[in-house]
Amino acid sequence: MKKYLSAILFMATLALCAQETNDETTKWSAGRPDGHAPISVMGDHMHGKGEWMFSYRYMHMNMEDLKQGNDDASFDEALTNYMVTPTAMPMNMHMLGAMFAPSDRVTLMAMFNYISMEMDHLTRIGGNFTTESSGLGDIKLSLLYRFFNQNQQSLHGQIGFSIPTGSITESDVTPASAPNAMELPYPMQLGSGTFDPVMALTYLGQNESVSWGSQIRGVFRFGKNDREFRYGNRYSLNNWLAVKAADWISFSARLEGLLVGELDGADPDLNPMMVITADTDNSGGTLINGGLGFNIYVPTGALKNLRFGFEFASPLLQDLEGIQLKNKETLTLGLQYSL
Ligand SMILES: [Cu+2]
Repeated sequence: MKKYLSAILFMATLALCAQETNDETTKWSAGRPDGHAPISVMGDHMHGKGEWMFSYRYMHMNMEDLKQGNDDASFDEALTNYMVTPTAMPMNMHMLGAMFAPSDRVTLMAMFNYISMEMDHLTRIGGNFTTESSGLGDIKLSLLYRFFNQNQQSLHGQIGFSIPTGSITESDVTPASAPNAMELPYPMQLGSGTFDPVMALTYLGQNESVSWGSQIRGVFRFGKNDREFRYGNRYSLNNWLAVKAADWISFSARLEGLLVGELDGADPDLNPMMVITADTDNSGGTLINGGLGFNIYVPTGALKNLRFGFEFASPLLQDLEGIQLKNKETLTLGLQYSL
């Protein structure tokens, strides 16, 4: 039965691809507020031949309190095995992106980001301290390839990689190291330290007033970086639905499943007994995230093709390996302009 189903699916896909038409009205269109996915989704759309797009995104991610597996954990539980526990970690990210389409089939994409993070701690003897790190993250380069665009549906693939421009040796002063600075644990580092291939597949569909999309994405990590570790692979499946309320505004809902692999190897300068974030057993997990947002689009006039997007996202479920900071809300705001 399964065999027949997949054969039918395969033939239907072929038939769909074969009847490629040039009629613009049957094509999936980006020229509407929900023509782009919720602002937190990357590589969701492509551009027409010769088109450029520049974007700026601001992302605020917050982590607070602890989780062990599926359950909440107290700071005292963490402090029975470690000298120090983090209590909160806010992170801000500024992202600059550029896209260019040399043809209708191919869009090139580059993304630069600047990250700043803080981590608040509690020690076994009741002291508090905060560490900070900030700087350029890993630069990401990608190519998007369109498989088809018709009947208001579209399918494209992404292939790319990140260049390890982000530091993995960020350090700061802690009560244990004062007056010297010591290397900060993994979550406070700015890059991965490895060249990471990225692959994604995005399906988009729309009708008069609603649009929807699905994206499966993998970030793959190989080898070891200069600090003798590599982060785990990352797989996500994103699904969204947006309602076009007017020519200039749409509202979206998004549901994401995320699998993060465990960190492999260990930085020899970090002591895993010191703090939970320096112990590689406390890395990786499975999350389900939900997001609500809106897109604003200027359909005519001097600012035509300017967009603003906003999304509020929060984990609905999180199952974390070992004991880790709990993921809280993520806010994403972005401006996009194509010409
Ligand atoms: Cu774009």
